[in-house]
Amino acid sequence: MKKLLTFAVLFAALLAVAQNKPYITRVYDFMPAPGQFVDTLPPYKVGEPHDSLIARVARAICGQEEEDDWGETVINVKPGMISLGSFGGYVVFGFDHPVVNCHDYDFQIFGNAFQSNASIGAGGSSEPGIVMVSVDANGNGLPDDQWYELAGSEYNDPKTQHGYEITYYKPDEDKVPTPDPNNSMITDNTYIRWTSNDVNPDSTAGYVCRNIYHTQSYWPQAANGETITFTGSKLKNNGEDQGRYLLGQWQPSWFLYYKDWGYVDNRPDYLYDGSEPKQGMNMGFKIDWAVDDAGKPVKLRKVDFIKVYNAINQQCGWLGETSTEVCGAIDIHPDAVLPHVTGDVNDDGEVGISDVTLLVNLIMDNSSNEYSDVNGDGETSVADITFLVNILLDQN
Ligand SMILES: [Ca+2]
Ligand SMILES: [Ca+2]
Ligand SMILES: [Ca+2]
Ligand SMILES: [Ca+2]
Repeated sequence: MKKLLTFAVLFAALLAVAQNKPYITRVYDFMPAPGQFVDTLPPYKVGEPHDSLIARVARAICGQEEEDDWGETVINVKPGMISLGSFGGYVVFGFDHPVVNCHDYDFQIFGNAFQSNASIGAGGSSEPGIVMVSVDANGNGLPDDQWYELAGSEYNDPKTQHGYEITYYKPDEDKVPTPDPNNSMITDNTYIRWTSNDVNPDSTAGYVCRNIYHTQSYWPQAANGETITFTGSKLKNNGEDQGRYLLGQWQPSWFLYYKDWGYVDNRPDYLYDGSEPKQGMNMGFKIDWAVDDAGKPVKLRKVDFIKVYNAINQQCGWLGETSTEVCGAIDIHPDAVLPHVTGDVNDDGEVGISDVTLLVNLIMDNSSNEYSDVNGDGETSVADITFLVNILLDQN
């Protein structure tokens, strides 16, 4: 609660001047993978349409303007929390404006990671989710365009598996459970079966276990059909049982080590304000980290859609599956202006032949757009084609 208040107060000043909302305003999609918080974070009503579930997610992670005790308007950037379930579960969201690439930490996404004082290492609860970004290239306002991964610290680690695919199988909720003989907290260690294309032959199949703490179905009710498949990059497991024997009984004590940087719900959150980054904390994400499917860096001037998915497939005893939580996000530079280059008629950040093609088509249609008056004389005409061609000739 204390942390939330600090966030809110810090944002009070920003709200007074910001044209764009610094917080999430829209959730486009949500599909958790099976897990112990499925259909409780957020809750799911039986038979609820998918749109209504997404609205519930939006209430949890979209920012809210609230009045504090002194009547001042403050922003709550972390109104609630959602859990993405096991590997692959995801959420897709956006702001009321494109996030401009400022070649800095561009945005932050908040989770609930924390450092444990009892841990012998840097960590405690770290459940890293991978961030992907997308540009609304076809201009339809929907996230149906190319996605790019933001390459975090583990991207080139040999233990990271790119192109990992996992399929979960809908359980028979009435089957006879198989309690774990060594762990009384686990009531069914063959609950939800999965198979994967893991490069390690010993890790191509397993189960999401059921524990005594969560008795509802762990199968996402929003999933249609008998199976559900997710793909993505899988990070190396980070959990370790640092327990000990007490009177001949193993007392488990699970720790989940931090990844270095570049993941959601990986390190404790704080609000980055452009000053010296706080080492060891979640500093946020840079659009400059974007790579394509082949791992090649991609230059993006802005992004319209952001996706987070859980990148870990591991069971940690009574703690259950590792699952990324998402509690909200901010655009660090909400009022940054997208730079426009003269001659960039299609506004893709570059001046090229495609701009000439578009300009010719606009003129033939007796039409124009925001950028078609290339020579700035107030109208879109053949003179703009000449002007644009000269820009191109000068470039070469
Ligand atoms: Ca689109
Ligand atoms: Ca977490
Ligand atoms: Ca262009
Ligand atoms: Ca003109």
